Amino acid sequence: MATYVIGDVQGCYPELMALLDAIHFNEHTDRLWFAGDLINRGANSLETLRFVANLPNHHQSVLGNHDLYFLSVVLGKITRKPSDTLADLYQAPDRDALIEWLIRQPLALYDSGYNSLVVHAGVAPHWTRETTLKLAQEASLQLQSSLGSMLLAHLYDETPLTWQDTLTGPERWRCIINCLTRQRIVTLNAKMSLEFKRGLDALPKGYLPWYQIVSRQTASTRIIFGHWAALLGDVGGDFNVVAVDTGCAWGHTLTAYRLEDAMRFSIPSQITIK
Ligand SMILES: [Mn+2]
Repeated sequence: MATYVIGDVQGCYPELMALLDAIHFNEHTDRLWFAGDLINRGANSLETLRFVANLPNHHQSVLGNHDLYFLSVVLGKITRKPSDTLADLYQAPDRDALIEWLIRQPLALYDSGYNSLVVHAGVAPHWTRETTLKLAQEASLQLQSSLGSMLLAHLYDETPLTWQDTLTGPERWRCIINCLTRQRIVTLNAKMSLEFKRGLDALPKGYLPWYQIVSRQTASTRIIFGHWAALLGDVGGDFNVVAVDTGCAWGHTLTAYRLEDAMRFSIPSQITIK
């Protein structure tokens, strides 16, 4: 049995099938953990979500910001962005079952044997591994509760941008979710930017990638994350983190990372970006 962490598929279904062929994936003996953003931007979100949701239960995805966007439209009733590529998903006959599966996916996954944590975007510097898992679980339970729709309706209020243990209620859960699913860079005081998307050569003054904060309490745990396509899998040094979003939806590659031996497998995107 092998565990593969697969980077942001974003509706790139043919590439996902090609990648699973390349790793000789066996759905009974292997385990897939997706780093989130299964859907949106690419052309085949419905096929992608349907495929992953119908795998046996030991395959899971962490939630990414695009997955949460879809849930915010269908459950939180936020206005749909005209630029999303989810039209067939909104209309799908099995939509409700797919929503039900998606909202039950966690915000963090952890393998104790390989001391490896999977999140979509990042963690707050002062969270330990145990705190990260506890807070992820707390926010997931809120999303799945009767308050979930209200929380999804207000995910884009964005504040607070800095985690504090004293946060309570919707602000607390929103901050947990934004840390785990949207951040790329933070100040030395751990204030997140939710806007910056560019590469390491374009960091704004006063900001560092979340994983480069020296005091980060998760430094001894291998963290595998997606979300930051501009890195193209290169985190710029030895930080005990692995970037698996290699920009398939942007015309680059789709990547799987094998926990057991740290091997990477990549398939070229079939998308041509003009
Ligand atoms: Mn993302």
